[in-house]
Amino acid sequence: MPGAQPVAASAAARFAAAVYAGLSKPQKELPCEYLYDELGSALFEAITMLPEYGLTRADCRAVAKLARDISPSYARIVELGSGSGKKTRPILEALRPSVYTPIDVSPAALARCGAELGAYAKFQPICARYLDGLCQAAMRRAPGERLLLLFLGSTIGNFDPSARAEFLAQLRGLLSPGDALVIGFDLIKPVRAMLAAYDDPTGVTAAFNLNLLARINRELGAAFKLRNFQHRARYNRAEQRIEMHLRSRADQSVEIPAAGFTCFLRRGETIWTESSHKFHPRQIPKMARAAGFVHDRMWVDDCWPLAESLWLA
Ligand code: AVI
Repeated sequence: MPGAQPVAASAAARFAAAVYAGLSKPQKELPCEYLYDELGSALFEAITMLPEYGLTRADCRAVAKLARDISPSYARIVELGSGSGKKTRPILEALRPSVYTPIDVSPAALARCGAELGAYAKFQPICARYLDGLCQAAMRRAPGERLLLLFLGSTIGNFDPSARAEFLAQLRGLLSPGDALVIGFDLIKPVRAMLAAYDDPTGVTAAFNLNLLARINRELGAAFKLRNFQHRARYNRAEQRIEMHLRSRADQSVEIPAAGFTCFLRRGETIWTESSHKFHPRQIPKMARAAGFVHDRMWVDDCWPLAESLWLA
């Protein structure tokens, strides 16, 4: 297939560059988007079933509620990060759009989503990063056709505050008056519950986190010994976020051939792999305004504090 190799090669080069940049910082870090290779995505699916991780179940309940309330005037529904597509079904059933466009970098996720949702509307998936995909989806619409953009499940919480503000303003820039965004925010809850959600006793979240090092071994030829690392989740109250880290159990050095780099870690030193920000409900309308949206309303789950909110462009 012409072009396939350069794309694969450049993805590997981008991954190697990100690993080199992140592990060269004083506080070592790795971008959380790399948690989601095939195994990582399967482990994330397993996380969503954990009794301690109420976020996805709360999201499904909030989405079912909002599906009953939103006006069915959007001909085109576009979703950022489709995942398996399961929680989107009530929205498609209620709003009956003509076109549904999930955007995801994973062809496998888009295929799963097609199997789940392909029957509810014309299925037009886009395999791309969020903003590129939204730009393509917005260009495909007919004049006057209103677009409803979905960004469910508090994935926005995985952005740091400045990237979040910039991203939300960019979304607004790609939408037109009459369009709307449904966006999910996991809310602040007792610290014990938040920590349990990211450090479950079954060890599924630990496996999800450690798989990032395993992925570097597989794809970049590195020799991380996974047993030399420990999964850590901590709540940073000032920044309102759960941080996931991988803590080195020993002084060690690890060669990463494809990044042309050897990583030195001291015992107790950590690699920061993900932030998951939590929000106060009062922060949500402020974020909407700052990004150029009008906050319309929100649906909060009764059991697990999480809000899905509707922002008008
Ligand atoms: C995808 N995202 C909203 C999840 C979260 O809760 O931040 C990712 C996750 N990381 C560990 N558990 C779940």
